[in-house]
Amino acid sequence: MDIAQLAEKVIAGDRRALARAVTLVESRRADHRAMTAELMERLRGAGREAVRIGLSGTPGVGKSTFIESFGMMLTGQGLRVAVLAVDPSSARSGGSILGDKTRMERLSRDPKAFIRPSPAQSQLGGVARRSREAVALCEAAGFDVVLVETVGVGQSETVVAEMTDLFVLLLAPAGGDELQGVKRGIMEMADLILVNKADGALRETATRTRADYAGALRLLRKRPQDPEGFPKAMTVSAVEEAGLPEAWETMTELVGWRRAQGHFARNRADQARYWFREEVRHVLLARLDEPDAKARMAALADRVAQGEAAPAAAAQEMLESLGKG
Ligand SMILES: Nc1nc2c(ncn2[C@@H]2O[C@H](COP(=O)(O)OP(=O)(O)O)[C@@H](O)[C@H]2O)c(=O)[nH]1
Ligand SMILES: [Mg+2]
Repeated sequence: MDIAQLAEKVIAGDRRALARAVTLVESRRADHRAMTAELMERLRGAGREAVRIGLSGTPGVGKSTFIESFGMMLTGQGLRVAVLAVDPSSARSGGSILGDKTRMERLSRDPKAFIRPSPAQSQLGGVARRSREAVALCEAAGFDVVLVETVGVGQSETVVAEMTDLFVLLLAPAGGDELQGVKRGIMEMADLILVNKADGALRETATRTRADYAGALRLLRKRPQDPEGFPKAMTVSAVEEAGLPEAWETMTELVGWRRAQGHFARNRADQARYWFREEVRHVLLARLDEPDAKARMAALADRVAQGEAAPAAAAQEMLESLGKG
């Protein structure tokens, strides 16, 4: 595979090349990892910047329906929209998005949209690193908005927040006690809470739920990356396509402010730092898992156990051997 050519095609917005590039970054083969590194390095200077939006919510809250409606609204405004997923459980289900493609029928046919299910892998760390690279690929390919969906299962929100500029929490209308169901850590991550299903019989409950969450948000510690009035809570109806332009306006207002104040760039820089460290950690651990290393490890452990070497010295020897590998 010619990586230079692939990079050029991705930058030119060639969808098939983009799909191939995403497949490459999702691969776990060592030679593919090396090619991915070269590809990402070539795309780094593409000079494009999308708005990266993380979207989280428990199953059934309406994520797929929302992405379809919101995505169609954005493409209707002439914007190009990519949709990715981080779903650590996707090994079984085949990806949260893929399973739901029927709910995104219009968007998946829209030439201005690109939808990619989560790679089939059970480890959150692996899924996350690859998704992060897929986000960067979509950005380099000229997408204006990259939506990263995740099911609210705790840890996955944290990694999605590490690869996006904006974190949106989608909630369902609910009674007061259920407000407790949202973990404080997730609340603290949210830039925007959208209470979905504000239609029909649920409209009033949604309005009340919104007010409850707006109150809860006000009680949280003020963050430097927020202008006055943020984080916000709003109501939407994905089915009736209500409140979506307002939600987008709110997002662009926030991103605009963060850009002007330097928070946007600083956040991206911090994220780059984070993923660099993650990559180093991951590769080191992966090396420990190689058969040769495992054998050396076992042999050294035996020597330590028999008192023939001190643990620290044996560890040193082990790590030095990894460095040479
Ligand atoms: N009344 C109403 N129902 C909705 C809305 N959005 C989604 N739903 C319904 O909620 C259910 C779950 O939606 P889905 O998009 O699959 O949720 P996901 O699991 O978060 O992706 C489906 O039956 C949808 O039709 C909405 O805005 N209003
Ligand atoms: Mg869904």
